[in-house]
Amino acid sequence: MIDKQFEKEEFKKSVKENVKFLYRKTLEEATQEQIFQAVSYTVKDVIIDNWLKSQKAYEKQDPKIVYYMSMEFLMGRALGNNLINLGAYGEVKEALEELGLDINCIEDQEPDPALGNGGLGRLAACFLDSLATLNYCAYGCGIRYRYGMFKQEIRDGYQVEAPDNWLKNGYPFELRRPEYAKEVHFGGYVRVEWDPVKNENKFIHEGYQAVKAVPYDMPITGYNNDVVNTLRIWDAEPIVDFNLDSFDKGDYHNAVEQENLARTIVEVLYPNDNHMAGKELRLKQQYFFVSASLQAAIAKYKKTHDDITKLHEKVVFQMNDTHPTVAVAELMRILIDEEGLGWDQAWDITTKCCAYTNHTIMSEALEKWPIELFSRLLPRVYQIIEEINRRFILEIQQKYPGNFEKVKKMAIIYDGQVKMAHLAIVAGYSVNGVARLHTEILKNQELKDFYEMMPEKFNNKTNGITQRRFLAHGNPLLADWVTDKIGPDWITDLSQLSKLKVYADDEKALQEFMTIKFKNKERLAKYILEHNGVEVDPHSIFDIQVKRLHEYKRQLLNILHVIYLYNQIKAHPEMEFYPRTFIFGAKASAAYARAKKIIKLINCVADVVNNDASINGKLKVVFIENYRVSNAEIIFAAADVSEQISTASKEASGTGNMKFMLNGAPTLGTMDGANVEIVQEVGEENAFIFGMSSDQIINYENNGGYDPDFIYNTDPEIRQVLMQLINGTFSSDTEMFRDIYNSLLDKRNMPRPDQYFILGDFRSYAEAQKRVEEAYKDEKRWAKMALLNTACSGKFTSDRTIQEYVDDIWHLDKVVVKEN
Ligand code: GLG
Repeated sequence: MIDKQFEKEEFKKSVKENVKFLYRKTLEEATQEQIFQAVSYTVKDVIIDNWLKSQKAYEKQDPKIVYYMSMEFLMGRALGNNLINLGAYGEVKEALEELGLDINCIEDQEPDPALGNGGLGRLAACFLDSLATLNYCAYGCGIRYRYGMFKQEIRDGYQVEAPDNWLKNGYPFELRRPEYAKEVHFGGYVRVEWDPVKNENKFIHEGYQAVKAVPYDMPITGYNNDVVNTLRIWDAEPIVDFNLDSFDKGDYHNAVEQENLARTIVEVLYPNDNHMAGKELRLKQQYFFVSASLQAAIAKYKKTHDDITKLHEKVVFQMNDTHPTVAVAELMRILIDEEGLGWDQAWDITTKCCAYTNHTIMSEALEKWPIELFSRLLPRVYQIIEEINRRFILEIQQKYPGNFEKVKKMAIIYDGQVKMAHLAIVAGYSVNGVARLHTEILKNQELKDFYEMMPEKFNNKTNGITQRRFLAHGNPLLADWVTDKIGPDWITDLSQLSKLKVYADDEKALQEFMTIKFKNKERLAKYILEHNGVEVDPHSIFDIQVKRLHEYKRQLLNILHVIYLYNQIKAHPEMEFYPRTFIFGAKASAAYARAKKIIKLINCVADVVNNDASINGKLKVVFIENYRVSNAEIIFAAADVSEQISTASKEASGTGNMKFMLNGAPTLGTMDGANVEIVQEVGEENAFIFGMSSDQIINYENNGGYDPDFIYNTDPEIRQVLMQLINGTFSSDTEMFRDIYNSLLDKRNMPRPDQYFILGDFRSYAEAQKRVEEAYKDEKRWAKMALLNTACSGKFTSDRTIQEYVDDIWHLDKVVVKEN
């Protein structure tokens, strides 16, 4: 069903008008970028009407609202996604064609709003899509970074970071809302005053610096239901304009400082995935958006409700990792200092309103702030955390009398640090992991003590992804084929995909499926040629690993195996070998030297392998520059093999694994994160599983006994590969990859050499890769496997995940916006 506004003739007229009004140009004179803006404004017009309608419906129905608090929202481009959700993609595509325009080129003009690093930020974006589609009232709360995730350029094989100025031309899908601005305070001190009326102390925060938080709203459209929710991201502005006025008042210094604070606070996203750098500015960012979001949420609640003690009936704050967990203390502050409640009442409300999602067990990702920094920056909030801690320690002592180990391990403030995860667990009413295995590890290892003390809080919510972006938009050929076979219901009910199972032995269907895959491989090959200047053969196996560069994700294992294959082909030119293209895409955090070296290694290996005529093009290695949401959609659609090879126990869930599966690529992976559940859905025979289990890994970690040196000394093929890192095979500078070599073998490495068990899993990985080749050679068997991966991926929709959050944690009410 198409909205009337997208009647073709009217649409074309509106685009022409917009070009005229915005740029004083005719369509013929306008640039593609200007046309993109014009088209977006036309689409936004429709969205605005639905946005207003949703607002009205919410006002009338007064549903409970979830505020999804996240430092990151990796939205990706909005135009195409909005058109899909409005059910207007086809119409608009045709209308543009009639104007002589290609919708893909227009979409390509949109900057990729990359206000996130990787999985955690993209998950938040998928969740917003599902919340709107499932008719729930939700706000995303975050930061409007002026610069998002950096743009990656590869120069001479090295990653070079360039700023991502996504707001350069103005972003058509945002709306500035100055009327909802809030003040946020930093620094200063707390003065205590006796309140004789209430007979208690009052705490007054003074001498602070203030920043004005100004929200920008982005519409989040639901699929074909007229629902438009809001992603509210905050910009920072100085409270008073820095002008001569303040100079006259002798306030010059303060005016400069406030101006600086406002300018720096939202300047840039920290490009760290699964890693905490501990920078003061980061804590400022966290408090900034958390305080503004809570103030806005409470103001909104109070507009239509007068009993603040019932806040939890209408509001829930979901904290996406520990990044926004200062929220629990800020909520206490607002309830006590501004709403005038007593501690117990405020605590009761807070602990019914806040819930926490854990996304990782990587210790370097756990946020801990030095007391000195924290209390200086947020003196009143720190005071409140001290009191929460004091009371919690009393509880521990009551439950475990005399057990000081427990206090030491569980206290929120200990050893000069504020532990944000502990704060979140103590104050939150729900603590969830993001895949079954991950949640079990939390309960039995990382958060064992907390689980023992408060088991009722712990639960699992296996991640998911939105099929609207990663199938309907990203893979239109397959999307149409699926609709052709089983109807369109999969778009909002992905479990329908299981109906495709009947085609698993249908030769015609399998052929169609593989023809689509081939066309998608051609599309990717074209992209690679245009963007990387490398020619790849779409007949070869596309083996793809795209994700952030991190040692635990083991891109190193992948590239070492490529070297191993290269050696094999060189040593046995007559050997039968199915042509393979190994495709990588990954950004390394700007300060993560070893990760950047691994990128350089991949590119050096690519140089040698791709230019060695003696191997007859049997092997190709490609590093796709600037991997991001927009090219991800093309990449997933074209994959034959999905590389999910993290050290077992380290990847909390993964979500790329689900996007590959949905697009018909079997998983080559370890039993880690959500891979475990993927294998359960699709069957072990339709995946390629290898490597040590998480139990084995954890056992080695706790008890020692892992010896990469032994492997090096007893496996000559592995030794050869490692020697090639330092003997000039891939770089004339033999020191170039010394650090990587040492990371695997040097006993001085902490906590141990080869921390991520690359050598330990190498043989098993190589053997699994062999199985991939065998399976691929059997065309029919492969086609069946690929199809079954799509058919069994229904569980991994974020619609399912969100419904579980709603049922078990949030308890939201469904809203109706579209009248039937
Ligand atoms: C984390 C984890 C991923 C997880 C994602 C979303 O590392 O395994 O899939 O969050 O829960 N920091 C992340 O990206």
